[in-house]
Amino acid sequence: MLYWPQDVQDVDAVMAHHEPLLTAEIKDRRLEVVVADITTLDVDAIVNAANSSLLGGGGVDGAIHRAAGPELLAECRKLNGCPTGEAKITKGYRLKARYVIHTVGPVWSAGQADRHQELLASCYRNSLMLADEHRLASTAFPAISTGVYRFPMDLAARIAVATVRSHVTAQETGLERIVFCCFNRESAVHYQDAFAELRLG
Ligand code: AR6
Repeated sequence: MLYWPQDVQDVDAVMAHHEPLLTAEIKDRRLEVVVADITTLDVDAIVNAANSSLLGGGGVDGAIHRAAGPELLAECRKLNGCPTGEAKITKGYRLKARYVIHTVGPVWSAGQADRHQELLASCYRNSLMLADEHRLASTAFPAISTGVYRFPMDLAARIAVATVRSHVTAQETGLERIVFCCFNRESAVHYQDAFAELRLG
């Protein structure tokens, strides 16, 4: 199902209510594209686009730490960081989400495109595996690496959607709802293209 707002007022309404712009079903699992601030989403876990220190930063990482409160940083300090492509889980503290899954995307460089695409896919795979290990039913991903880490948004959206689709198709996942959370409508267009290319929706 595709619902595409026609004017700015509609976009505001969609953001306020977190109505998905786009949904697809695979094996009774629901994939959604939402335009929202990820810290406001009511899901079991939100994924954080962190850096390898796991000690906070700007962008979505900063927003998650601000919304979760200082207890999140205190728990992150005990994790001894996280290598690129891997993921670690903490509680969500003051967030609606019960958990935060922290993953570290690659810093894009065109000279290492293949390696960086594989590392970005690993972020999604490892985050989904952690969600399953904790028997979570819903999770939301930001567009990992597409901010200060400069990963091209079109490519990142395709990797995100293809990796989630593979997980849902190949694994006995307990996840019933997986949200691709975009910060603006421009990035949502790339998820729309990725859904269309993979014949989802
Ligand atoms: N909700 C949803 N998406 C968001 C939000 C939000 N509140 N804020 C930003 N985005 P970035 P990266 C989108 O830079 O590229 C941090 O300093 C944003 O529009 O947050 O993986 C970390 O500590 C973009 O599409 O993460 C690392 O050092 C996407 O989230 C570094 O940045 C990712 O942008 C990680 O860089």
